[in-house]
Amino acid sequence: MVGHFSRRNYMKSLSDYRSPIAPTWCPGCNDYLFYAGLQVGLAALDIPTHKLVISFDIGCAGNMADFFKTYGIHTLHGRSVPTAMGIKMVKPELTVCVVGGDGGLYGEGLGHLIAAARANIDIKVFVSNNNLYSLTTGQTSPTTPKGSKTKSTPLGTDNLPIDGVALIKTVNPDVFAKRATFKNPLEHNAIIKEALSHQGFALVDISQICVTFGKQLNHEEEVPIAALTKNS
Ligand SMILES: Cc1ncc(C[n+]2csc(CCOP(=O)(O)OP(=O)(O)O)c2C)c(N)n1
Ligand code: SF4
Ligand SMILES: [Mg+2]
Repeated sequence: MVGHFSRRNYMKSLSDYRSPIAPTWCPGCNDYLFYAGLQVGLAALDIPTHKLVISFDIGCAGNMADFFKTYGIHTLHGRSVPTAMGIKMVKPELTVCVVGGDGGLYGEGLGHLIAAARANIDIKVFVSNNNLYSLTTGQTSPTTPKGSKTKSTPLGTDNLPIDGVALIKTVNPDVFAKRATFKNPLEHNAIIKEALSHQGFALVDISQICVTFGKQLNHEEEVPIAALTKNS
């Protein structure tokens, strides 16, 4: 696998996708791997920046808008998916991606995400899922594990987290939906590349830990809603 991604095989250089602005994420933020994984996948598939559009959501992940060199829009929180759908409709020849967080895509923008998956719109949605609203300093999000103490739930959240991959597969079993994790960088990059090369709607849920606001989350006791419904 490492040889497959080796630099000499790339027709594009990773630096082709980097703006002159250095990332401002916290030291150790998993978004650095996400940023690198996207570059590796795009370069391996030889997707040039002039045939790529990224619709960025709002948040720490969405701030990648400043660090990526391509056509793109830094949209409103939760509105990156309908923006991408519109771009794909008028320019079907382009590779159209979405980059955002669990808050924007599974919270404010969930209805749009479901609509895009149901219609199998050919966009690639990458969710930096750190289980928190991190840019705003760590409030509970739709994927925060139950019982976790956060800025907005100091006594622990009561709600069960949603499982984005299971949810999207439920609304349309034919689309691409996979989970990647920072804990396995090679697989993480391979899944991003697989999504980029998929024809049709693709979602990658990138499991992360926000090293600044999320180390106390109850990851051990996580019971996603989808896991419960499977047995009922
Ligand atoms: C409609 C709207 N609601 C709330 C906000 C404030 N806001 C900005 S970033 C953010 C949190 C983003 O969380 P997430 O989407 O998970 O991205 P992360 O920062 O965790 O990468 C919030 C609540 C906003 N900009 N717009
Ligand atoms: S607050 Fe969390 S998600 Fe945001 S840059 Fe820092 S570590 Fe990354
Ligand atoms: Mg988040």
